[in-house]
Amino acid sequence: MARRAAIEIDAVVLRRPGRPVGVERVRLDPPRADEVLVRVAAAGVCRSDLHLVDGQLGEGRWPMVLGHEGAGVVEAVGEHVDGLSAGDHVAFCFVPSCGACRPCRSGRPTLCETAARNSAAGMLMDGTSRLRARDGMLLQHGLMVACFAEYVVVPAGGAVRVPPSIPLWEAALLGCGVVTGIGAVNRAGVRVGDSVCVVGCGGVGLQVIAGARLAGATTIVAVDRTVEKLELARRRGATDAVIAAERDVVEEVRAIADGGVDHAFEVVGSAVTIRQAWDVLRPGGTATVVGVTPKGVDVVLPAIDFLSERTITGSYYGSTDVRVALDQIVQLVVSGRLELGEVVSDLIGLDDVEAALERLRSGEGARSVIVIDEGLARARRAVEP
Ligand code: PAD
Ligand code: ZN
Repeated sequence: MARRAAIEIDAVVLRRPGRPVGVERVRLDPPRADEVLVRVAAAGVCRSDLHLVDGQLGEGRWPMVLGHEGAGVVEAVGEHVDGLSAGDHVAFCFVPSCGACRPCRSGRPTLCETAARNSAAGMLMDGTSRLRARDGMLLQHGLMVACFAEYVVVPAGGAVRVPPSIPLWEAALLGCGVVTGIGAVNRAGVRVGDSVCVVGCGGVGLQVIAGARLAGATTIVAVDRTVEKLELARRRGATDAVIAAERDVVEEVRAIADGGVDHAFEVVGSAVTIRQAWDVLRPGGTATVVGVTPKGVDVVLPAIDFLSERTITGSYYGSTDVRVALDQIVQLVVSGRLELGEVVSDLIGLDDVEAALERLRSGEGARSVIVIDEGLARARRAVEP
């Protein structure tokens, strides 16, 4: 049964771009039909949150409770919710597909039109919000999740059950970084023996590398601006590393990969790195853009290159049925073939989100995970010395 009363919770609110984000007491209404109330254990800070905070994804996306990558424990379910009950451990999924629109019916649920429309408006699947500031102002749900908060109300399709054996501070990474990174590798069709280049080895790029290793790629060239990320990249399966400072990245990657790679993944979000992902391809190769660029950015490609039958495409949220993909990924985790926690550089509190965003801006550290409930998350926040 749904809880009847609204609750007051701590949540990280983006009031408007250009201002630091901060924790506020906000009101969360109970779940309606087809929705669930989840107590949040932990949440990852992704560069897509930074894009929202910096106002790069368009006008009108504030005030908003931030956060789209996280995990927690179901507290209550609304009417008509099957398959989830109080006490279940869940990871959040930020595209709960409607199942009825054309992309959903044609097997492309991450392109769900209903989810895209409501997510851009900061609303849940029925077009409304459960969140209000203390002054009564309506707050948007960040990417339909809003998990930089003690509790969330999400559509039932936005909460995917995970086994309690996976600590929730690690499970928090599943619903964005992991499913996006590994899904992009599947979408690209990386095969045993392929060569791969990953430009950008942050929270998501490190998952692309893990996916490429699992798919059997034999050459995996990691490109990043920082040595720290390249070390992590090697730990996750990169065979070669190229530092992106002042050197000709394209030439170096092509030299390592015997003329060019079969697959390149752009996991930064800039025109320059998208162009690099194109330029490192061998004839017939495919570049997959995962990075989100600010609205209005164009990419220029030499048209003569199309004669060499190269392909460039994008991958949104793993281009897959996220529920099925998460089941498969969980098997990899449980069997010890996919490590989750090693990409986490900082365990922080809700008060530290602005500092974590600043680390993403400067390229410092890898994933920051907000430990919202230490007991549930099975992790302790690092205490500042
Ligand atoms: P991140 O900041 O953790 O990682 C970006 C990495 O790129 C960092 O390690 C940087 O050092 C590195 N970098 C920056 N500039 C360069 C450069 N010129 N050359 C090489 N490396 C560079 O971000 P993230 O991993 O959380 O997210 C990466 C992108 O993916 C970002 O744009 C985010 O919005 C996007 C994303 N897309 C989806 C999707 O569905 N397509 C999902 C989640 C995130
Ligand atoms: Zn994300």
